Amino acid sequence: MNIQEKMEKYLGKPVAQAENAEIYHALLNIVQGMAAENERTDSKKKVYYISAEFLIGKLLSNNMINLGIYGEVKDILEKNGKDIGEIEEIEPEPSLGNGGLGRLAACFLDSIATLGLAGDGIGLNYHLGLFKQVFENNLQKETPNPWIEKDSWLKKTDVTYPVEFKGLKVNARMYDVEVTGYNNKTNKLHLFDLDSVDDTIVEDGIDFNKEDIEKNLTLFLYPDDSDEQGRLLRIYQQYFMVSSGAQLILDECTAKGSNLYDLPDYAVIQINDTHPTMVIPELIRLLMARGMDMDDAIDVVSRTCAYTNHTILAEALEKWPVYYLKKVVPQLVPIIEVLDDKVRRKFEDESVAIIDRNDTVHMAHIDIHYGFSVNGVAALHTEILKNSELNNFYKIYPEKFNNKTNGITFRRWLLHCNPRLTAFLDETIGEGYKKDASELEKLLQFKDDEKVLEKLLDIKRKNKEALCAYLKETQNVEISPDTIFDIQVKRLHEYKRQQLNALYIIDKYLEIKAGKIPAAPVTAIFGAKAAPAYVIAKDIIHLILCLQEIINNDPEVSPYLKVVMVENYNVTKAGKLIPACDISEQISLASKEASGTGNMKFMLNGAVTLGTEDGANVEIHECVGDDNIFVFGASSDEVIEHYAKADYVAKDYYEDNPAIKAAVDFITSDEMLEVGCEENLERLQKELINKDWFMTLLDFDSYKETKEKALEAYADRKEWAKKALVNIAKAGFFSSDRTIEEYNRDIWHL
Ligand code: 26V
Repeated sequence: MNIQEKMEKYLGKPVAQAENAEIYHALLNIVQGMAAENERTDSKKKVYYISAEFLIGKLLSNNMINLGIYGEVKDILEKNGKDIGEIEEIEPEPSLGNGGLGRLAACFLDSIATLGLAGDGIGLNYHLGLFKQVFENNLQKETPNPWIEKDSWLKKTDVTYPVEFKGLKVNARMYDVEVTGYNNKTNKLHLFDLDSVDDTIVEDGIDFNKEDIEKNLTLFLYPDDSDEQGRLLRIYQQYFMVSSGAQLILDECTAKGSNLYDLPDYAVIQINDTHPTMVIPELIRLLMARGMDMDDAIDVVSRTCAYTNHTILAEALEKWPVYYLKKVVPQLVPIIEVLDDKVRRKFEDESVAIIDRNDTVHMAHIDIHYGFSVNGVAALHTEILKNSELNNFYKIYPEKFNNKTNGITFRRWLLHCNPRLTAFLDETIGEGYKKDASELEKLLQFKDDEKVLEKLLDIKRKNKEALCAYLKETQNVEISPDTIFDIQVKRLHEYKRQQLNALYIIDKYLEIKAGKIPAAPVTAIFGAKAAPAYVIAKDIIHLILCLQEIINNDPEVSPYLKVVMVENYNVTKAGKLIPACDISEQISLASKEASGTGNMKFMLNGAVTLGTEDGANVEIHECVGDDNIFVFGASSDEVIEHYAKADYVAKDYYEDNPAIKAAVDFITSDEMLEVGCEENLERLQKELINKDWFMTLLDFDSYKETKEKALEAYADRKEWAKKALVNIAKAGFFSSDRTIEEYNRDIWHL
């Protein structure tokens, strides 16, 4: 049966007569069948990628591309008067992640399957995921994002595991999502859930009773941790995930013949940040329950687990008071105490202890002592871990530390999101780059080919037009493809410095008002969610939304400058924004962004980076060379020194620099107060003047100067097209296939 016949059999009618929703379900069913037929037969050793987040995004088109039927289905639909884009709209987007860390996990699963490696994901099946963002009165409001439908990619299994908390015993049920490899086998993402979870306990917005664990355990991703109940719930979630995951791993390995002493020959567990850290004491506990003595159990587990660090921000490194653990998982506490005791007997250095003097457990320290590998996610990040943040550990275990620069899957971030560029690459350099990303370099031979450069400009133009239409339809904003699309999309965090971009926009607005007309019109596009309890982040969103209202409605300014804040930025929207970007804003304070992966997606789609020497920007810079990136700002060494000496004083910059003063003052101007809330705007302004922990004002001049250079360079269309071409050609290194090959070569040994 061909695909059209399969579709019509499922539909019971011709495709032309079916509704979009019916077609979606037919395709879901067919794709699931094909994915299941392709299932990998288990090999002896397998990697378990355990993560609290898997930001998989919509799966239909992605899976059809990987199964090699996307083109055929698109043609069938077209012939029957249907549009694949409209079918895609039907699928709800699961929001099982916050941002980069969760999306990385999803890219990794794609690459593991594509490379034909045996590797499954282990995570949680959050019913409502991350909140959906809506804007009201220029403020962010949070609402639930229900995504699970009767027919979805989730397959309920019969596999259940008992999980015991203090005073509460539950049964975890495993759901599976097929992970299709590109022209290869299917792996699995195992998501654990609790049958008793009850979506109806959600009250106003995203509030719910945090104490009713049986009803709320897998309701939301990282519920609000601004209070103790929220933090305890997070521990419940983490333990639920690792205990079921550990039981699954031991079951699978024993079924394949492991006697458990040889567990490292059967399993490697990659711990994605510290959220799954309790898998270490839990595995030790389970091995002891199966008769192993404690020292052997510790040894086996230490040779099975590997840890990836994704941030150096102190406030993001998880630390749990022992008393929290005693309240939720008392069975782990004596094990963690033994792990701490062994460390203390070996090393005098208090800073490497697991339980500190305040009776707080440092989760990362468990991973480093009792895992065999510690990796950072970009070269600079790993160097900072080794030389400063984790230096005391590096001195003890230099052999454990290694770098694995992040990557992205080109299937989603090129083949699916940018079909125009994909088709052009196919014609120009052949299709080999789809399996071997380094082949993108073949494009370099066309660097001076006028036709190729023209074509690249034309593709970008068409992608910008498509984005204009999308934003008009979804948000009723009107922007022009004749302007420069300058895009900053990522989670809202002070260290990512959306506020620096906003201050630049204010500066530009004031210049235009004063009669200084810019040479090229710019559309500044933002997309960002702020954590519900992160007050200043929400104030920055408020600032941007107020600027959008003022600037877009000012006829003197809006021909030259517009601001768009995209509502509810998610994977789907990323796929529409990234191919349309001219300038990619990657402006974190140097040393703070571990890697970034958006930077790679933009580069691959022919945007030019405007960025600091931070995270993977450093490696992008090395790949494309000085002429094809705009770099600004203090270096990570300078920043680290400022922190060490505590000598950065924001107020000095505010007082001594008239442009900075004018822009910061504008935040509470009459114009702003007319559209915004005084409380929020004043708080943000005070924060910038008196604190500015992420040194926005320090980099303002350098940012402005470099951004002006980038905007000027854009005018020479041919030269700009060359920059775009070099960025695309050099993006091969940032394929997650390369990253996963390195994980396998250095850590997993599958
Ligand atoms: C977590 C938290 C939680 C508490 C409040 C503040 C805060 C700030 C940052 C984080 C980040 C957690 C880890 C994370 O998402 N890291 C991201 O991982 C990406 C994939 O490796 C990487 O590209 C990003 O640079 C990094 O921020």
